Amino acid sequence: MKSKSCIIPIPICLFLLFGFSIAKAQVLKEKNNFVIIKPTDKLADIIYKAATLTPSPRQLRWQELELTAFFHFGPNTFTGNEWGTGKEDPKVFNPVELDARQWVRTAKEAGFKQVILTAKHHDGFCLWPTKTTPHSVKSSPWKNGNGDVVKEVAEACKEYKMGFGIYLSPWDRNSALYGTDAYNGFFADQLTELLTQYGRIDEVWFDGANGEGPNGKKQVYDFDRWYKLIRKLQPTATIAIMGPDVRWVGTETGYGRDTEWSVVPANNLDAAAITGNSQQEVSFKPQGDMRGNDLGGRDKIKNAKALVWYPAETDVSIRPGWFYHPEENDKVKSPEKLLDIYYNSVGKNSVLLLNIPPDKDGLINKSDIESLQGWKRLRDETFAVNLAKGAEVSCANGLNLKSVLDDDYQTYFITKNKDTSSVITFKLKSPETFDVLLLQENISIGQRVEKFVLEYWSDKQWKEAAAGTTIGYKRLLRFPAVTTNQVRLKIESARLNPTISTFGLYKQP
Ligand code: FUL
Repeated sequence: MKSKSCIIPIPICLFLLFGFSIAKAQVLKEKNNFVIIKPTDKLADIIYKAATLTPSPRQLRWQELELTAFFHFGPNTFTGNEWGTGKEDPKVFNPVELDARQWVRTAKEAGFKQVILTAKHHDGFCLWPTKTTPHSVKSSPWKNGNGDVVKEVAEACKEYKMGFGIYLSPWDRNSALYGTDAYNGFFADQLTELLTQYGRIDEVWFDGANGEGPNGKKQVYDFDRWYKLIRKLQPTATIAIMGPDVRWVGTETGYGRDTEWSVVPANNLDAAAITGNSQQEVSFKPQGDMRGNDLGGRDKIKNAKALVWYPAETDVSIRPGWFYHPEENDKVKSPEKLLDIYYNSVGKNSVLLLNIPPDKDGLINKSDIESLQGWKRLRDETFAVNLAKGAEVSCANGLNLKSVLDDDYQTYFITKNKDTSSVITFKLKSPETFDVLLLQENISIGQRVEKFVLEYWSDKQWKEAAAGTTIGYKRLLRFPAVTTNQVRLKIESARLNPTISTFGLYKQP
């Protein structure tokens, strides 16, 4: 679709003035991840607003991680439970061979960039020697009560240059304060300890589980207070799930949605909070349907009161449960299953958070390690060579064509004028056989592509190899192998000038 209008938006004017050859990702501003829709805005204005929202710097850093690992560890590891009651004797916790370096090394070798530790799960047992409760490692026989799992994992992350995040369960089945106002302060104290004693924290992961305290009352969580505290103490940390930066993909299967928009409606607006933070930063958790097939399409945003950059995280466990249970050693997901999950999470504009629970000894079990290694091998073999490399790229209405093959995410193709569709043709150096397409938009410009098709030249005609809707940070599509020396990517529709940072063709082993 081409527009005849000669009014060119300012960002495009700047590009035209300074040249696309140096088109680099713009410096991200916090305030650009949220926008209010005015009652007078027409659909075109809403689409434009959606197309120009960008992630905050912390959201972009998080998205680029692609692979993050969860370590669920605590009394449940020893009792065989998934949800402890809070009445567990701290004496059950004794991981005699605990080696956090082994956990982090295992994750790193499998390609993960960040890990998240369950500092406290629903049973309330703290993996660090907190001052807030005796229900912690301090009361356990492990290292005679002198151990600190949070510290060991944090230090291993520093050593291996990995991101480090914490899971702190708001639901606490041990605390006598749970169900009263005082619990919110108790929780803030726990957060303060975690956010001040272990160096940089990259992610804080809140789950939504909520129960009743000993007084029979349901706890009302003061999330706003906790968000403010996190922003103050660790301003670069993303707050996930029950938080403003990262949303739950809506399932724990590991399979995200085909159409995954990172810009979604934010309709639960608190007028006072918005006046206070006006356009500064999202400081509330946008709510709404997390399970639909498409959360951010035109249909979904046309009646929105506001829009927010709120990307999806796909969490899933390598085992049937979140905690280690020896009887599940033969139920660890296979390399092939993990690969399928990879294509359906990272390959669908989401970050994968894969849980790898350490065992009773305090080590990642060998069955999990073998699976992770096999999975890594499969990914390496597939993505070792981009078969489009060195191709001659042409496009009638595009700029900066070579950047799609330059291995630099920051540089990107963009259409000229106000074109929202385009065809990019790749003449390969020689015929190649491939069955995987990799695409990346430059999300620091926004997420724009709504529909695309990959075609290949065969028997003197163009044939369809694969088609999709959204791309976002990364889109991977598998299809029956084709052999050709020419392909073209047709961007059939976009919200504004589409960008492509990366184009890749691969062959699965
Ligand atoms: C859930 C919890 O109830 C599970 O135990 C696990 O921690 C998962 C990641 O979140 O809501």
